[in-house]
Amino acid sequence: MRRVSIKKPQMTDADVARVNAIDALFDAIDKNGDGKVSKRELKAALKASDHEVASRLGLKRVKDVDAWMKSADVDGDGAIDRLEFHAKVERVAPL
Ligand SMILES: [Ca+2]
Ligand SMILES: [Ca+2]
Repeated sequence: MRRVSIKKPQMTDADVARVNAIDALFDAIDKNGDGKVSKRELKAALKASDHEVASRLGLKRVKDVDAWMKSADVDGDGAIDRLEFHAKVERVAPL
């Protein structure tokens, strides 16, 4: 699987830990490993984890998934890739 490097020179250890945590969350949600989180995968992850994934994504209710996906999907392909995921999670729910 292709890894996207988003490490920046000025990152602290805490930054690296946060990026790694978001990466791990992405990998956990991307069940089929295609490097994108689909709406189906996101909903399944939310269901499976009760409220844990939701709170880490800044999602209050499962029905907010559509709006969350829409705002995170920068290139509009209907799925959230790793960079889009990082950008969105950093914005809504800094760990
Ligand atoms: Ca996927
Ligand atoms: Ca996208």
